[in-house]
Amino acid sequence: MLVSEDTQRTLGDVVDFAYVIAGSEATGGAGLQADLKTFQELGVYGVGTITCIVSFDPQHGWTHRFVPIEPTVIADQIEAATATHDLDVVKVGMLGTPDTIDVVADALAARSWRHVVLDPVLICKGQEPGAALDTDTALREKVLPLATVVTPNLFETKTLAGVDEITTVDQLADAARRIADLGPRYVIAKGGVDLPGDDAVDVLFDGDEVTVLRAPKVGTERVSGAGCTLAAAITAELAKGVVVADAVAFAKDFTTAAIAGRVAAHTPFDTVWQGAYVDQLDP
Ligand code: PXL
Repeated sequence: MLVSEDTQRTLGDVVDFAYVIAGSEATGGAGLQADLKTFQELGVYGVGTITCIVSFDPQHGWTHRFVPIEPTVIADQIEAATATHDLDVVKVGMLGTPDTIDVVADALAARSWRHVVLDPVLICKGQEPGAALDTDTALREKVLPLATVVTPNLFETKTLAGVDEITTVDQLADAARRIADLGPRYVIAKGGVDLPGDDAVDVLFDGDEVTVLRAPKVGTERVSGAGCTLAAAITAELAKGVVVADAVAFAKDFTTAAIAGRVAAHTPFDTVWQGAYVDQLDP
């Protein structure tokens, strides 16, 4: 059935747009798939650019098989997406190689953004350790300064802040302050299941004050897609015009529900379910 002119939406009208530049994760649990599901769940129109393809290998312990997308193809996708829609809030997920980082950093720098939310995915198993180090350095030097919001997990927080150990909330907050010195205005350092204690603690440093967000830990195992979903939910809320502190607080609730409502799979880990938040509101 054709949509009548009365109900047809026009560009930029009513719907807010959120953009993501990230890797595909073939099981559907993490990466671009998790990002776009989160955008849809939160009522924003999602647009995605693929940087690489990760296909877990069920025959070899679910290790990551990693294939980068040609830099020119990434540039083409960004051109198509940004020419089609007025995108001003973008999430950046897994990039994977220094060449990918170059092309994405150039594209980000070529236009102005209201927000660039960076989920600094540093290591993907299955990559050469040498290549991973180059990738970490390029991410830190070229993309981090363009980010307005960055969401490192505990490992990424230690790496980016250059500290060996974080076992307390105070240390997590200090590390967040150090990462803010590298460029981003807002740092959300995530303690997750790895920070000792009964709560999953995240700290938000806004360049001035530290806010501590807590939720009781849901189990002790990592759930795939949680980090992607948190950053995507922040991005969706920012796209709607919500201020950063409120976007982060909502994203934490949304992700905690997605972890609690997780989906079991044949992988040795479960994956988040973005539909759990509304299910919980209206069971
Ligand atoms: O959850 C981190 C992550 C992000 N992006 C892609 C991934 C993963 C983890 O597997 O594959 C594409």
